[in-house]
Amino acid sequence: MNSSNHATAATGQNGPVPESTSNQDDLYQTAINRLKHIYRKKLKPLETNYNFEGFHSAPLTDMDIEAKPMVLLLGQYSTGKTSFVEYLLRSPYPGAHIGIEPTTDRFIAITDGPESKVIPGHAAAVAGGLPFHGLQKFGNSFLSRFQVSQMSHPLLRSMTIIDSPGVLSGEKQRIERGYDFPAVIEWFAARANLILVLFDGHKLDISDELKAAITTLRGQEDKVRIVLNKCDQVNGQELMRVYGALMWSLGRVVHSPEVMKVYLGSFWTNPPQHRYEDCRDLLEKEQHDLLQELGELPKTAAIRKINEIVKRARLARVHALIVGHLRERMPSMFGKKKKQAALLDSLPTEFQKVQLKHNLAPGDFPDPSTFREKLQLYKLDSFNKVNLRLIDVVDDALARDFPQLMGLFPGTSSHQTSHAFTGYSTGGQSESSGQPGPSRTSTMASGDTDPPSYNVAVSSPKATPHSHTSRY
Ligand SMILES: Nc1nc2c(ncn2[C@@H]2O[C@H](COP(=O)(O)OP(=O)(O)O)[C@@H](O)[C@H]2O)c(=O)[nH]1
Ligand SMILES: [Mg+2]
Repeated sequence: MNSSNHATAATGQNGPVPESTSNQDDLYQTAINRLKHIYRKKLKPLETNYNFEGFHSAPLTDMDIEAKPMVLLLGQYSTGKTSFVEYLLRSPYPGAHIGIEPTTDRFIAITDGPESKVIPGHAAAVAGGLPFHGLQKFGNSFLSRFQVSQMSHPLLRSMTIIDSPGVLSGEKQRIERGYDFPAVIEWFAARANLILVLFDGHKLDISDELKAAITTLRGQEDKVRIVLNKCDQVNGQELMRVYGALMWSLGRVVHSPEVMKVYLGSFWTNPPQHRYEDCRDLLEKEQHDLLQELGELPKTAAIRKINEIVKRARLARVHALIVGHLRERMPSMFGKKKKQAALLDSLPTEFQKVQLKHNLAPGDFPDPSTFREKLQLYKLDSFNKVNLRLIDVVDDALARDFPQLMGLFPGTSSHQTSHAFTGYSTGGQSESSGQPGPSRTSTMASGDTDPPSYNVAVSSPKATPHSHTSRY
């Protein structure tokens, strides 16, 4: 044992997170600004014209698109969550408490701001410019245990970090909390781009509440990284055993723990003199990899956002064509009620007609029964007829604007054509899994909203422009 620091990563302005972050920050801003513009000018008009909101989700605001990537920290108390944030920032955030006892008793969003200050939960949840309005539904007892800690830091310009109260064992603490802890975790997890679940390598413990919290992460495994922290406290042999025990315990909570990446490390700013050194190389490499992943977050977050909006554009286009088609099938004078009922009964057939007529990917269609339920609330003849101009604008975005936007991230390019974006079927074959978007196997039966994958295809901007114009 000696006193050298495991955490020897070179520290720049951003702290130990690689410097490339600042370039990526610019790239992220450029991509997000362009994305906002494309959405507002090209996609939103189609959504509002066909009441996309009533069937899928409300139009996105600039703030929805701008929201910075979020990193959520979870774990039992005293696993080193707050120390981890301090390590990343190279200084404590306003209102941070570190200690061996349960210290952080609240959810803290650490965000960038010109001055260091703490904004209490109630104020933070109504403040314009902060993406926390949705937290109001958890009530007063939660909001009094929520705060925003603002400080000026290069790293926070490209991400917001959420520190959480330690998960406690015992029914008593759970009742004292006074709010639905797993539901709050679920809220943050759904918005987070990366979820780090910390464990203490020296004192491995998974309480029932932590299990419940991990269970709420189901379906988001692609964002979860396990951090076995405080590895400086164990020697190589113990580390191997602890690692095995951790995987075994996780296997009892998560169905497929092998899909969760595990990082080993020791993340704190002022390590003491005594620490085990036999795994030092391994730990340094692991720490480096985790920091690298954090550094790439702006890029992966921008790609994820583009992906989501591409998926949304394809959904909105299909939605407009279905609704417009149904509207056109309605009689102008008599028998409207009867016709509406008949159309609703034969939705799968009507979907198929739209799909064939416009040469669309079956996987972009919503689930007919869910769609029918929503449609029942409207009079079909109150919808607008198909407006080819609006559809063409969205097609243009899919064929040109989004691929151009993806061109900002050269590393992600692939040989695929812009079919990946446009979603039009390729001759005779039903293209049901075009990236971006979730892969689909069933025909017109899937209305799912899986998180889109990172693996976005990029096409040359000039590829396949408006190949569909002959459709009409
Ligand atoms: N040995 C060791 N101790 C750590 C490490 N990180 C944090 N600690 C200590 O663990 C205790 C709990 O840390 P804290 O950050 O408050 O944990 P939190 O409750 O998860 O936020 C403090 O005494 C820290 O000094 C680490 O990497 N190694
Ligand atoms: Mg803490």
